[in-house]
Amino acid sequence: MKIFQLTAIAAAVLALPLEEGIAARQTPSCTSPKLRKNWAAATATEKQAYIDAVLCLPTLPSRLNVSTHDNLYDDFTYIHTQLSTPQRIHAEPVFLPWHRYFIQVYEDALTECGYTGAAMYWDWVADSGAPASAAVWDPVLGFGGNGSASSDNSPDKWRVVDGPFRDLRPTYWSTLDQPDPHYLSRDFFPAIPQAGFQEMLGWQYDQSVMDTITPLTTYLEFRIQLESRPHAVVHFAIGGSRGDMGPFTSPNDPMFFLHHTMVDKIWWQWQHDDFANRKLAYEGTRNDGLAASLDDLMPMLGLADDKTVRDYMDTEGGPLCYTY
Ligand SMILES: *[C@@H]1O[C@H](CO)[C@@H](O)[C@H](O)[C@H]1NC(C)=O
Ligand SMILES: *[C@@H]1O[C@H](CO)[C@@H](O)[C@H](O)[C@H]1NC(C)=O
Ligand SMILES: [Cu+2]
Repeated sequence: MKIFQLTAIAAAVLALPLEEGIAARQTPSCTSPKLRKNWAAATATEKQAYIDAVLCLPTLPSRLNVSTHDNLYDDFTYIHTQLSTPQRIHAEPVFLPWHRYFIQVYEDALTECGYTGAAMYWDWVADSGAPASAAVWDPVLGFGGNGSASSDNSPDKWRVVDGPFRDLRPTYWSTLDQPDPHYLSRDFFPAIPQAGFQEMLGWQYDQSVMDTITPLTTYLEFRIQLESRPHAVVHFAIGGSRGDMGPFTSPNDPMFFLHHTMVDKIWWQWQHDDFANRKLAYEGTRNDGLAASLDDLMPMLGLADDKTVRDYMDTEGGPLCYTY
């Protein structure tokens, strides 16, 4: 009897951590997902709260141990640039989940700054007919607009002279080798009527382009087309050669996160078009030549913990809890 009891207790004790472990992994903790909104559809109060939180990031301490900057705003640019030289987060399968994770780390940082909403996106497909007039560039409740040659910025950078971010001073430009503090810059690709080029290359990310990408059925093809076409074109359309959105230091421009949240939304929609088959659809060859795996760790270099791709495939499970 005693032996039986002891055995039963021992078995119960042994079973406990195991079951707790399974429960921790399986419990759906995401009961009320945050809704990520289109900037153009957000209220003035929501927009102002978002802008205020972005402006607070340079006042928070860096989480990295580098001598060239000391604030959280520059951390995002630093990490993104460091992981792009050599390339570990673009032009390979991890592009989509890594940027999904990066946006979440950014949203969490905005939350530290008192923001209670979710990340927001710029719907550049909807605005592709007149991208330069989009609500996101509003000088009051937006990100300011195109840059212009300015005597108080280096000549190779066109300063954004309107909007709430006109006094931002990102530390890096294009490289981490040498700090290059400058005002936030943009270089909207101009219209070239003779060539039939509309402003900001809008025809390269309009609905007809998306209609050639979203029907693709493999993650391999879908990721390549989404990354190399509209994602890349929008970076260039905003950043050109004299703006922050061009080089790998692009998280300097707060618009980076609205652009990438749109990219994430397109991936999310693609996953949800056939969620049973696409929730964990992930494949391709990594830049180091190995086959990509859901167990690959996504590096965050101290800005946040490294996490597996698998943890970031479902936006309403694991560490994520949002929807569109
Ligand atoms: C930060 O960097 C300095 C200089 O390289 C080093 O001495 C120090 O140990 C580092 N601290 C941490 C917490 O890594
Ligand atoms: C952006 O500003 C630059 C510099 O003033 C100008 O050359 C370019 O045409 C502008 N782009 C658009 C789309 O207005
Ligand atoms: Cu990137």
